[in-house]
Amino acid sequence: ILNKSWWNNTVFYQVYPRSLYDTNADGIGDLKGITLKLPYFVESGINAIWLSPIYPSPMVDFGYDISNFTNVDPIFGTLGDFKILVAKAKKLGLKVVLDLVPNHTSDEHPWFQKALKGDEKYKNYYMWADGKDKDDKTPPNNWISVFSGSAWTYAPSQKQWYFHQFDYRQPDLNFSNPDVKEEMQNVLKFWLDLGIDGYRVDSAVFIFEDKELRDEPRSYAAGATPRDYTYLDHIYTTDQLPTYELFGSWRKYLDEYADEHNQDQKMMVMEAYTSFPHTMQYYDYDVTPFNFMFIINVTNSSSAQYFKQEIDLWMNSMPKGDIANWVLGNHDNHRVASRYPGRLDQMTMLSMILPGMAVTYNGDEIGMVDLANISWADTKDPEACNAGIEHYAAISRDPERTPFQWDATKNAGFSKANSTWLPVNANYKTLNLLREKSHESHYKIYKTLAYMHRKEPALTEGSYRSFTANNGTVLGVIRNSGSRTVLLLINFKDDIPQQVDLSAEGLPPKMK
Ligand code: ISL
Ligand code: CA
Repeated sequence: ILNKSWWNNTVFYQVYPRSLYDTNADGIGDLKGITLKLPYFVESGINAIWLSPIYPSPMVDFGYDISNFTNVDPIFGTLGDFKILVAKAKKLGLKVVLDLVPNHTSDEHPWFQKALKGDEKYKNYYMWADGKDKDDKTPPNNWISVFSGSAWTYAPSQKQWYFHQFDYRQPDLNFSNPDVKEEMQNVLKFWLDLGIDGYRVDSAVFIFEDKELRDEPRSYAAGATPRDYTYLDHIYTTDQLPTYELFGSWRKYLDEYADEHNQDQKMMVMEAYTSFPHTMQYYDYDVTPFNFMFIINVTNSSSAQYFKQEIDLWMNSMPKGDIANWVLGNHDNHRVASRYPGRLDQMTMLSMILPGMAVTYNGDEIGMVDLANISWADTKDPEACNAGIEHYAAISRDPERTPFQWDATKNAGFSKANSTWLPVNANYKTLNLLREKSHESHYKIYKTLAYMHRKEPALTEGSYRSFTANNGTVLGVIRNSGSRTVLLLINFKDDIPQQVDLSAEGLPPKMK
């Protein structure tokens, strides 16, 4: 392996392909659009990008329902377009990471189509069970789908039920079947052979389930109805031991691949929303979990003390010498500028000044906000659609998926189409990249910090320490390497200016 763990000090940027840039005026972003914008990423200080799924898909879950793991959906372009993207990215020194969605396929995948016809080989690629009362009314057990309602759907052709952690059009693969493991390893290899630098692994906690199909216990979630995912504790459908072992084997496979081909190490980062101990368990298998603390644990109303406690917990719990990462947003959660109103720059600074890898969701660097009032008729997210007209607004992930706001022209410069797949946020006339390049802006702060994150020795190799000051009003982070020190002070009462005495932190009274 040439460069082990290149993702240390990296600015890792998630591209949601549908919403970045549309080159063929169909209202949906595409690969050519991403390729055109590669120089923008580089000039912003980004050095690695991750693309949400680009594979053939009926787009029920916008690409997270895959009907062919080894091709590109025509909406996004062709394999040829992808090869060009990778080649251009390489020239610019940008790493390219793809989304791997191993847990499930689309119901339109040929494997599932064959399964539905009773082909035994392919039926065993998925998870089937008899109903409790051997009828078509009572599912095998009480398991609930993340997108609400039973996680089992009856297939009349088989007189059996199949399991799906998500939508019924996303049947779960059966990883107890060695053929499925082999298929997925071939998928890993396919894209590595095209020169990619690693994977973000989707839905990591959901791969294996309890073999005995035991009923989940009732949770203590207040106000949950029996259809809600939060109605149950998911001890039998998440975080199973074989899941960790499988990922450990993929980590080894990626390392061997890099070794054999004399390439930089391949990234593998897991999307795992789970308890802290289960999150840390990935490290036991040499696997990196995303750190979602600024999305899940810590919120806009958290105290400086709580920020410090959570940050220190992560730093002290992960294996010594390993690489931390700090995720501010993604396509499943409300935008960081909306979750931390008025505090986006503080959060940007925090993610860039803490050690490790900073993770940005496209658009957050210019401070895009949620498009709050998308109508029921315009709603696309299947999770929101399943929730129904009464509840969709509270659940929908569409608000954070709207088109990138490049400039003040039609559709924010995203597309020449008459309508775009999701509406463009009307604030684009004033909130757009072009304008932010010529004003004091979130983008300028982001760009400055991104460069520091990668080049400033105090940040790339410095020690780390956190503290609170002024009775818990201020959060401080100190990074130091030799004669260089970076100090971050965040005022949690930003309406009242604070003066901080730093002598207790061993810092000189006057710092440059
Ligand atoms: O979003 C979540 C918590 O904020 C999770 O419940 C999330 O739905 C889950 O971790 C899986 O997410 C991934 O797989 C889904 C897809 O809809 C999401 O967009 C993707 O990120 C199903 O493939
Ligand atoms: Ca599964």
